[in-house]
Amino acid sequence: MKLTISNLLVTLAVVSGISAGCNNNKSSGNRGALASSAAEKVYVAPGEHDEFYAFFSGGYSGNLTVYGLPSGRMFKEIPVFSQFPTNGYGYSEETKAMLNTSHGFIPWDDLHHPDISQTNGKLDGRWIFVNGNNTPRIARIDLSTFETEEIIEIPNSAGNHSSSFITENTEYVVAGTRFSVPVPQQDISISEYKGNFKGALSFISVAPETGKMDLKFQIMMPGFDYDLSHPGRGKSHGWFFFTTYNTEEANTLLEVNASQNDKDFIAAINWKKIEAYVNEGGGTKMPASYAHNEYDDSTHSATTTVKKEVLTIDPTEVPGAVFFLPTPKSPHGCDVDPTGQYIIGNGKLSADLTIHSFDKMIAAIEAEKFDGEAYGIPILNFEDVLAGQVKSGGLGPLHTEFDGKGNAYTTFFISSELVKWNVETREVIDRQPNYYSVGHVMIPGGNSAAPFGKYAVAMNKITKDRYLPTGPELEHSAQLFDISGDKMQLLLDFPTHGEPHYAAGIPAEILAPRSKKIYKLEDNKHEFAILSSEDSRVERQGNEVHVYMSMIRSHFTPDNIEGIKVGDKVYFHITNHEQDFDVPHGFAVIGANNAELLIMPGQTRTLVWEPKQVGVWPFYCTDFCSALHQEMQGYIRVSPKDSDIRLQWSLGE
Ligand code: K7E
Ligand code: CUA
Repeated sequence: MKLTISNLLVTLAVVSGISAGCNNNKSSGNRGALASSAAEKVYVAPGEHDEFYAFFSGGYSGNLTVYGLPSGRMFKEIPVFSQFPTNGYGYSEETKAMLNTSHGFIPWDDLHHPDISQTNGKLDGRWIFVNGNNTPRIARIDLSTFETEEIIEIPNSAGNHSSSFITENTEYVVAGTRFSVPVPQQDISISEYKGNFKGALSFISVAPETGKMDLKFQIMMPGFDYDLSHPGRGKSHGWFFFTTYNTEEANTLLEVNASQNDKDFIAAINWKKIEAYVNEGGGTKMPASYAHNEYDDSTHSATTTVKKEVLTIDPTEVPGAVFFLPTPKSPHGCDVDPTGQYIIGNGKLSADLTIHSFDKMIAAIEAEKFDGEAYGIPILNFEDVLAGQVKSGGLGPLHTEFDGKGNAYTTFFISSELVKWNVETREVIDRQPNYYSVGHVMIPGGNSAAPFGKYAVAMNKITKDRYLPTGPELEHSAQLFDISGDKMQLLLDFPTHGEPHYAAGIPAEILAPRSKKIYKLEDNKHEFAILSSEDSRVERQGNEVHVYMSMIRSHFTPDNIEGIKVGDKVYFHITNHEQDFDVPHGFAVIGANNAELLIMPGQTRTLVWEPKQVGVWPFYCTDFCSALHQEMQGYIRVSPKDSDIRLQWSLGE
């Protein structure tokens, strides 16, 4: 069948109709003996630990969730781009700055692709990077504290989707724009899109010791949509590959108008060449305004710096740095195998997978065999760079991962299956259905030179009947496969939170020993910390009141406060004096229009409270911390605006 857009859309409708109609036809392949072998494989006995950590993007939750594999147990949700009432992230005075952008305080985003830092192409487990799509940002999470430590906004970008993938020594984390925009932004007619809008590909350097990010340069590409990306590795280290769609440069009805070209491109970027050009003073500095938010572990506080300049690169001014590889057809995933030889373009409107050869690409570039150009960027011949195709029979390929044993695993959204194939021979070895409509797949270490090919997790877009119904809105569903044998075996379904796109997995033995247990009180450099409860006090500065409070099982110091007035702005600066693992305390006060605080041992957090009503108001610890947790409470007296009640505080008097 020749795949035209219209018959593809019909096929899509039919296939999704079938899957919607499958509700009573559960995958019942794993019953009896088989089911018990699957159960054994995912059973992690009480008190025992999982073999892998898996970090799932939360999509529109804005956060990252942490699971164990093979059990599918969820350990934690790490707030990144969204305010998080569970621990006060984005509500506390210390963490609000993490969510600053050039558009102001933006307490939400759409998080798609986590990627773990690497050294020499291997996961090192120091940091995990994630992207915010909507208000373009890249975040770095420290994997000893599992806290977001840094967020950098990406200017000249929109729909920051081909992000956040890292190079094999974590030299750069890369962010590519999905939506091209006017650069600089300006008030022009949307119909002037073609030829005028630009697609920025941003390279953010990562400091080797601290992980600190800096937007080193942006390549100003033609106005296509840059969908996904992956770094070269091994022999192709120094290159980065981005899929494009909408090479038609349509600005309306893209489902039709951006599906006209038989082939779009994979953009191959020789970033080492551009880096050398930049280091020699190349590029054009352009005014910009973007936020760089950094969290300091010793002050327990975040600060924002607004950056005012970005270095832009015109790719036509760096000969030999940027090429286009024709790739059918509106490709989505852009995946590079562990050897760095093969670049796989998953044409989502195609039935076949396209595998490009890095060696052939280099040979074609050296021979200067070009098939025209686009905006001055040379286009290589499809046949010259093609290693081969996987004739899959599947429909709608999206993403590919690798097991490090020469096999690739590609998800097919429309035909809803995971297909295993041999990278060298491109023969299909196995295929397993997914319930339903799989997006990404994750193999721990998948984006590295050394994947851990034991499990694959399919992240499905549609849940339907897989769990007990929960009304119209369902969580998404992941499926765990054992991929250690020739055939994949479905082991487990488990729900995921938000909409996971990609995930990143890593052996627990790399990460668990790094995990921090407490913050040392003596290292606490927070300006409002008190290291001894003797220093607890309340200070008034005009209508601002600062409460220096400590907490330890099972009381606050002080727990009685008087002399507050309606119209005051009360800052509770609270230090948790515990120095034992897993003894957080919480803090909540009636009528606060933010959230509670959940404060870790040795940490200081601040909650602002603006009392509106006269009275005696309680506050309490929100985390059940000891047998006397319910006694961990206090009162704050609020008097009329003009009252002359003296400011006083006490404990046990
Ligand atoms: Cu959902 Cu990687 Cu954003 Cu494909 S993307 S599924
Ligand atoms: Cu402290 Cu409950």
